[in-house]
Amino acid sequence: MAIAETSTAASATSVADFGARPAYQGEAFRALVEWVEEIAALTKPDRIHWVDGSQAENERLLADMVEQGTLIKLNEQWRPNSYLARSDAGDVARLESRTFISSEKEEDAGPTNNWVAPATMRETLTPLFDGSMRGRTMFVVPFSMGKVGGPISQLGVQLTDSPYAVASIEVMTRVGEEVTALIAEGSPWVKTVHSVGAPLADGESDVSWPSNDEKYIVHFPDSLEVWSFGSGYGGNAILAKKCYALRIASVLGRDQGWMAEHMLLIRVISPEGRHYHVAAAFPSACGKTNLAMLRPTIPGWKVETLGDDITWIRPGDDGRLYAINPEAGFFGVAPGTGATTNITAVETLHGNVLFTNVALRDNGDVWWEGLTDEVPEHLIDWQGADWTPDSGRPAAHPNSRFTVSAAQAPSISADWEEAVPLDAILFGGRRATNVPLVVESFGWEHGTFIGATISSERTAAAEGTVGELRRDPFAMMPFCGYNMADYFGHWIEMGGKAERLPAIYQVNWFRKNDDGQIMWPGFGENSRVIEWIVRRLEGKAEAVETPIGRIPAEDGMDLAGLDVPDETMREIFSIDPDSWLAEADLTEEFFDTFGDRVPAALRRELAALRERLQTAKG
Ligand code: GTP
Ligand code: SPV
Ligand code: MN
Repeated sequence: MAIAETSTAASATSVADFGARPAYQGEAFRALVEWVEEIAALTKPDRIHWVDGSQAENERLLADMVEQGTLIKLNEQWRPNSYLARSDAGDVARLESRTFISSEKEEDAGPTNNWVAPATMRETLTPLFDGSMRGRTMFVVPFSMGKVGGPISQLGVQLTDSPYAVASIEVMTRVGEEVTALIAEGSPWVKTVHSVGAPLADGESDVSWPSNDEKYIVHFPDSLEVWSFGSGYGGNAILAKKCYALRIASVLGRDQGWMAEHMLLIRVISPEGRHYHVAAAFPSACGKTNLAMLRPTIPGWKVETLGDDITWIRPGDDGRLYAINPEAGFFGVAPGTGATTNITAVETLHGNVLFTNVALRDNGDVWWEGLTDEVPEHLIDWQGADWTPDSGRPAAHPNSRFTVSAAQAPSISADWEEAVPLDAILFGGRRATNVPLVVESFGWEHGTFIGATISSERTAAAEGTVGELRRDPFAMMPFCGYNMADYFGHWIEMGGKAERLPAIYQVNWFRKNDDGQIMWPGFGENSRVIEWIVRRLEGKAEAVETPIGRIPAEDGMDLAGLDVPDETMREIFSIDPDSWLAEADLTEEFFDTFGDRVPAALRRELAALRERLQTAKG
């Protein structure tokens, strides 16, 4: 189908056509237009802007936001084509307490999700969205998760009154006319609606970060819709990300035989030049971006980045599981990202970045805790206030983020948009105690059990008490769009859909000694763990069996040149049967919250674990 003359990139700069509706014919496009009109009739925006994804359009949106005060343009000399946004102090992270799965049946949402019946939820949402876009522009943003037209890709449209969200979606997904063209041809797509919930009365001037104290992030898995109200931040506003690519996609995956996971995706290249593809699920702010951009400290090894947050997995024709990163950018945690921890990220951020809630330097560049060893003498903090090293508060918000195109990472694979066969899956989290540096599972069902029993200390990526230990199975607790026990069952079932399954490992970079210090140096040194895993896949590394899985044999892991005493290494790998038995009791309690929906295979794994631990105790 031809794209209308008036909506090509070349003419999008002309004032009259800016944001004009593309002129497709046919039923599929009419359905999109009707939905846009229906939402506009409800939300009553002043204008509707159809986003074409052109560079000219993007530049104008950014310039408008600078003029409006939403964005601060950074100094071109230090950070070309980059911007800083400061959010409202009440809108700084995902809100799990305000996130809902409105499935028809309560048991389909399960005990780990907030559930409200769809009809009741719509009664709540309709008045909130009624007139919520008054005084604003409603943007129509067609996006593709995965490359446009790719075999594993999925389409969606976000309607939003936040230009900041539009600019973010343009980095995080593929936005533009090619997507609208596919929708007009009849490709299926998902409806997502977003309003910051801050209508403007006639002549009322806007604030720099409009939002609403009342917030709702709602998923309707039965009709495949997302409705988000009141927040402009991250996963609350970039609906393609957690809402679609994880919560809605997990439902699609359950129904269609594939998987949507909170995983990074990398290619590990051995000194012999062999390629291995590894996906890893860690909870929010637990090191996915870091591992995705790993620069090995051991000679001869190389890691290429494919994705840092979300992985979609499908069985291929050859009996293997294939994975893609559905996103096109990184929405990464800024604090803790520096030359020694993640030099690749620092290089990726050289320009073309949208920063949110980091600190502003006096020279017009940005700063955050951990970017440099020396702390600037003066900054403007994330809330716009003067800051000095003795202010006694962080200059950047702990969940401050960068939004940057994936293609810009120096570590990105040349073929990063293609599906890759998975060799290994890692599960991790922040565990001060109990969990060794690396453990190899006995197989798919045991690996699924490990994923289902992941706990991690809370981070600033969502509301709640930082540091508190909580269950986060598969790092998907906040992101599973259906009953988590059914999701466990789906994992078990997927094990039967491939002949050559990836090996599953548990890792923990965060184990602490009695003084409360993290024992493992982490970051680039994590390559030693990756090396051991790859050598295991090749049948070349030694392991010893323990009750919880296989760990490296003494001298099984390459520790050459590493400054960690043997004593500490032993502590990092120590397994205390009593603490593990206590954890097994907690796991049973956790499983019991799902009643009889927990798959029998996982109950069997729990019983077998207890038996092995008892035997080890003697
Ligand atoms: P989301 O984007 O929220 O899903 O999280 P993520 O898992 O991508 O988080 P990210 O990689 O940005 O993690 C950020 C935090 O983890 C920073 O505070 C890092 O310093 C810390 N971190 C990452 N890798 C390591 C490691 O190997 N060791 C230690 N001690 N900390 C790490
Ligand atoms: C996470 O919290 O896991 C994130 C950030 O990746 S957000 O997109 O805000 O959910
Ligand atoms: Mn994440």
